[in-house]
Amino acid sequence: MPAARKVSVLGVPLDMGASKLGAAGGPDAIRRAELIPALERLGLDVEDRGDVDIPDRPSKAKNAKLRFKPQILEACASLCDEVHAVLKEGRLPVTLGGDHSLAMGSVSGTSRFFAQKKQSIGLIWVDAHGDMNTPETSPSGNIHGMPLAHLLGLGDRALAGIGGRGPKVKARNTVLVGIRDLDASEKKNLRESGVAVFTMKEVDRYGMAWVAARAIEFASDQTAGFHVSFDIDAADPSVAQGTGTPMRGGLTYRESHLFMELVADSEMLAALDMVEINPLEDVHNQTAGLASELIQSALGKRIF
Ligand SMILES: [Mn+2]
Repeated sequence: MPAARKVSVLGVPLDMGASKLGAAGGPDAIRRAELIPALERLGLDVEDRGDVDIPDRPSKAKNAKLRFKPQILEACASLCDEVHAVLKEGRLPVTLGGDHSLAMGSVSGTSRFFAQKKQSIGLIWVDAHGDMNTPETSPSGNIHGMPLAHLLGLGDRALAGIGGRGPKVKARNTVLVGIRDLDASEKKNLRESGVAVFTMKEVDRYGMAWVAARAIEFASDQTAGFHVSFDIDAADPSVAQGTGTPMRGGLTYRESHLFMELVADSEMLAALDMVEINPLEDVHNQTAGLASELIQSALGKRIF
């Protein structure tokens, strides 16, 4: 898939998937970090499609194993349709979050678009966490800890069925990067699924250039392109403290950028999520600023 010169930005002001409030303000914080003009300066044709409709937050979650499932399901179904429509117009969807549960919608939209052309996609999940719990294994019932499991066809049938039944991506084309915090049951789910996991140990040992090259290779193998779902908590809290579940020992500023620069060089990027930016936890909007910068790198901004 050639590098798209046309980009559509979608906001998903959702935080019902997380335990902390505030990620709903992420899309506007990233916009305020001058994302749109910065992308235009790269010579891209940029459209801001505004925000996807999010149902009102009930005062209390009804289902403790799947908190706010009806609302998240509805938001993800709308996002799936939007991402699909953007791809159909020959544009690259950039989804701003919002908590990571939204990826059940965005990745499903990318998957459906290519499935209709009898093609499959790869998925690179950049995150401190595995997001691989199912409703049965989740300690919290927060759906932002479960999106990858549902995209691989596990867990709740309705959430796994957004945009169509079955897994949205093959395990052999799914790669996790930046991982450093997994629940015991997530480890089991990840091992049984067969996805590739590059933890911080591999980043430390082999370097981000090597890890990114392997990730891109797996995600591109016999696919039409890949979706990158970047949780800002993959980056170290010293450069990205404005997020709900910070975890030390993360990607440096340059490792985060290098990953995105190598994604851009691959010319295989089909869609991008930038999620879990929480302005209530941020200082001087700097995490939203990093998110904006990383999107620019993924879409072709070069140092030289
Ligand atoms: Mn995540």
